[in-house]
Amino acid sequence: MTDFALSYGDHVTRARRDGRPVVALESTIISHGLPHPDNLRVAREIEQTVRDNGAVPATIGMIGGKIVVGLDDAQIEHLALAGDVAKLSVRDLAIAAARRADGATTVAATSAIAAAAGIGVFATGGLGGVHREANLTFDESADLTALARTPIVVVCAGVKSILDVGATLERLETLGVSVAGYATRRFPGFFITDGGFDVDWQLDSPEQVADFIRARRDQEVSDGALVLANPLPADEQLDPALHDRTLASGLAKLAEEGVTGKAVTPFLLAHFHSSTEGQSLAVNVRIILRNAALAARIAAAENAGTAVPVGFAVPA
Ligand code: PSU
Ligand code: MN
Repeated sequence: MTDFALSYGDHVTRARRDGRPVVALESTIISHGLPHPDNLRVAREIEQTVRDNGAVPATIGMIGGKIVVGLDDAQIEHLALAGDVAKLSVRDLAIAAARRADGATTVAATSAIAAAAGIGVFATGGLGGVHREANLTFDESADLTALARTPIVVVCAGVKSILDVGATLERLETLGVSVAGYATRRFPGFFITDGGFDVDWQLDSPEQVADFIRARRDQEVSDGALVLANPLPADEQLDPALHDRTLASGLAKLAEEGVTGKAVTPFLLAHFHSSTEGQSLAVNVRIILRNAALAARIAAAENAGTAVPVGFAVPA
């Protein structure tokens, strides 16, 4: 009989044994969010950035029906380059396991798995959220409801500007998800620095975010996530005029081709990457690497205040 319990990559098992900080990473951005073959290179760069900033990366995905916390390089390569990788939200995990599928996990699924594995910090690009015209389509990412019940810090550049940013912020409030800007009170729009909305709170350092984690744990009141919005510096964003044009043509093409459901986000991202001739891709990669670096520094700060399990030494 198959054991469907979470499995751990060797590097993650070692890190946990030694009490070292770990950062969770998702695999949907690799398999569905970035074009081949750049996606494999970027997946490796994300992991290296986490290491360079003092933490151990745990890229999460499903291989042959097993959830793996800490995919190895060959497994990452497989999810990046195989054509038939499923996009897995939380509700898909057990079905995909029953079918012994290979799958990439979204923000929703990655957060839930990371929290179940005892990992408190997760880096991604941008969250899913409320789609434009969701009043007609009901298309709202399961990322939002998953974060409402998952105690994790998600470092992201806000929500993709392809979504309804204001409606997404309203839903995060309703759902009880904590939201703070990193060194800013403006909520970013992923490719663009300023998504057009204020947030109520700002956190200014990895240590302050680590205190959020401790406070939530000590208070034992909320099990919700913190969305930590880390904007790109304005001089690194996608040109806002180019952004608006590309978004308009992408939304028109979406309607023309009748794309719906979980294909919407990958479709729009691919449209951006092809019609900006690599500009949006470069921006997307910058976003992810900056978030990975910050997440690693938060995990390290949180870990610095946590006793190492008795009997284990932290390697030099
Ligand atoms: N952000 C990106 N690229 C992506 C995604 C987010 O920069 O590919 C993925 C994440 O995995 C997120 C998912 O959880 O898109 C949301 O998909 P949907 O809108 O179908 O819930
Ligand atoms: Mn959707």
